[in-house]
Amino acid sequence: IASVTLLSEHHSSIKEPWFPKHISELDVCNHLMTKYEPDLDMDHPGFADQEYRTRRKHIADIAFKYKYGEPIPRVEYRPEEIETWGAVFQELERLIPTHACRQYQQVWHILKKDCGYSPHTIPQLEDVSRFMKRRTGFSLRPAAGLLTARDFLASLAFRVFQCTQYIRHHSSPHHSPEPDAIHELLGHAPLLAQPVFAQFSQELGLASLGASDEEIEKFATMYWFTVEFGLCREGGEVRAWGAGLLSSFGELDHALSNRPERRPFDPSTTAIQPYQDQDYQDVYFIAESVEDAMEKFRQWTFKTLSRPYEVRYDAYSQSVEVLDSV
Ligand code: TIH
Ligand code: FE2
Repeated sequence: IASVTLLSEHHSSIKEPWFPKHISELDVCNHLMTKYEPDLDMDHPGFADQEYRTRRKHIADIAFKYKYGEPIPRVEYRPEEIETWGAVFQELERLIPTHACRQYQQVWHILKKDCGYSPHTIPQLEDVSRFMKRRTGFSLRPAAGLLTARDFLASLAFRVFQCTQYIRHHSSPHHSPEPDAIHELLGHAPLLAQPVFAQFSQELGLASLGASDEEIEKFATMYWFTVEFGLCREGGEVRAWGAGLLSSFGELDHALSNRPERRPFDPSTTAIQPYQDQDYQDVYFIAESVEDAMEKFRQWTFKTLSRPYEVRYDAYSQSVEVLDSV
């Protein structure tokens, strides 16, 4: 988004990046990062598969047309897509008891019981969104692919998760270089249905509103090493709480082996750690707990954030209030 808005006369010399004030304005926060589109990237597993690319276009169109307040259109998944889902589901299910954090395991059982999670059907975004909404107030809206960090993080401020709906190419079920519905539904959904994770995600989103490009980069990195690839301690063991790990049985195993480097989570160093999104990570950060990560994150944001105002989310009106700080 290129336009800028002047906040008030007091701030007339400061140009703040525009950000959504009401949840419906997320309709314009859907800018895609084009770098890993199967149409454009020769390394994408679906690049040479014309049928896959057509399918992706069809599902992406749902997201392009979607407007706030509408139910998320259902997708009739094909046998090949369900097979990929089922394969990942079953591999992950073997690892969950030893690799996933406690909070994930708890919701996992509920999702199977109440939300239709099984190896034989891909849950519909609309149904999962309703489930999450009842648990934490988080809802889903369809996204056509990987969004810019600014748009993606802004939606979290409203407890909205921008969610892809297509399925990864069947040739690499163990790991996908980009988000897909398997990643969202098996990785993110269980955690967004847990109050502490929901809170942490929203705070990250709120902190990002109106931030400079440089700060957005730090928040995106922070998001990467916590919500996506975070590890945490649990009774003397290390467990995964990152969605990118919990949706990739290849990487989940890798992250908890002694192959990668593992460092304690510390916002000031974590936020500037370089990362790539094409293959397994070679460094992970271990938080003492999600609560502890959130507390450290708060203190760090308080110290480092440059914006001259505060923001607060009002759940009644589903809008963000801007408070001039004195
Ligand atoms: N690598 C994850 C998976 O295979 O499920 C998906 C992604 C997470 C973050 C970026 S891409
Ligand atoms: Fe993700």
